[in-house]
Amino acid sequence: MTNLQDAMTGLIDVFHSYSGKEGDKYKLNNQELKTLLQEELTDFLTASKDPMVVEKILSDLDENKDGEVDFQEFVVLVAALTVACNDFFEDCTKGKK
Ligand SMILES: [Ca+2]
Ligand SMILES: [Ca+2]
Repeated sequence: MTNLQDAMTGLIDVFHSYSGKEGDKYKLNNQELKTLLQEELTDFLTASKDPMVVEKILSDLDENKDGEVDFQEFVVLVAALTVACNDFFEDCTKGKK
């Protein structure tokens, strides 16, 4: 596996390990999204002092307005965060695997 394929598979794995917890297996509801953000994007969530951040992220991401985040919508978040990381936190991927 190449690094990029590894990253893509990892992204899919992470999404499904959270989306499968409750309700629709292929979508993240509010609680699943919150757990994913808390466990996988801890630094990002800590950096944001806004207690409503999860609700805001959910409503921003939920393009088709079904109240849940599907994989396509999730990828938009990851892509946006990756760009932000690259721009502002050059060392944010150091020490993480
Ligand atoms: Ca679900
Ligand atoms: Ca949606």
